[in-house]
Amino acid sequence: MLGEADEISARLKFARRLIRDGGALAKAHFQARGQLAVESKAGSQDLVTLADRDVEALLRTRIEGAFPQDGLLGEEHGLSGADASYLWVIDPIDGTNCFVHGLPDWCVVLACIRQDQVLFGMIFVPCTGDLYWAVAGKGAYRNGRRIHTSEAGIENGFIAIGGSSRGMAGQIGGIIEALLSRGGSFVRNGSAAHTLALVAAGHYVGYFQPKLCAWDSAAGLLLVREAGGVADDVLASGGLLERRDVFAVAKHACHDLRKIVAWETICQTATLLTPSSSQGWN
Ligand code: LIP
Repeated sequence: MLGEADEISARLKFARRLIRDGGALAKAHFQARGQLAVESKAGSQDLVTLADRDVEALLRTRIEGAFPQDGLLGEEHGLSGADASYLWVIDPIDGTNCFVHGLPDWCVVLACIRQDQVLFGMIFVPCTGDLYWAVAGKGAYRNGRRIHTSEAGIENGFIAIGGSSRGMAGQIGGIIEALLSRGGSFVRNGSAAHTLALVAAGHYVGYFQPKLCAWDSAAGLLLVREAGGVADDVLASGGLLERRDVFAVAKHACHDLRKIVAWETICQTATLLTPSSSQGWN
């Protein structure tokens, strides 16, 4: 029987090959995307195609073959083996909207979890060929080179902000307004996992998006932490199966971004609690 370190390193080695194979299949679909039927799931921006389902099926089949005792949680095919010691969290294509519209910002995502702790996270971006990964306690890497979070502040670097119809529109608007009025700037990248990889590698200073799933964020949050940044734990207290706010940032910019996000959240919550004009308040 293998010790824990060997169990993890066997999975890590396997994941490195697997994620590239998943990426190759996804890229073949991307190149023929005109033939894919696009369906919407929970909303008009929440898209899925055969490519997402196909890539997840490939990843699951290969993991089941190599580690039959492990559990699986995937965006398209759900949860199996919830009580297993090792759980693989899969987003076959994160950034399906980008994928569908021919943009390169989509990626394949794998995280391996044990007792709500991410052991390693891996993000492969087929259009650039970049492979990001991090192992808990062992640093974050892109294509074999160590990566680090940005040294810029929120005034002179990019802050990535994401939102969807699930979040509070006023909160997102307020955060963007606060950033701009401080002389800062924001970007919206259509893949949460890719965004987190870019925070880890120092291209963006930080990132906030409300209500994301573990398959969008768990791998990337470990990358940011291992690259020297601050990243909230979305898996704490049953977060694996819930939507959680994603906050990740370079350490020195943490206080500033946290203040803006917290303030706008309070303001938006207060607005929602204020009785509407029909009750004579405005
Ligand atoms: C998407 C995210 C995106 C977010 C969407 C969605 P998908 O993941 O990465 O940033 O805004 O709500 O969750 O569906 O493309 O895997």
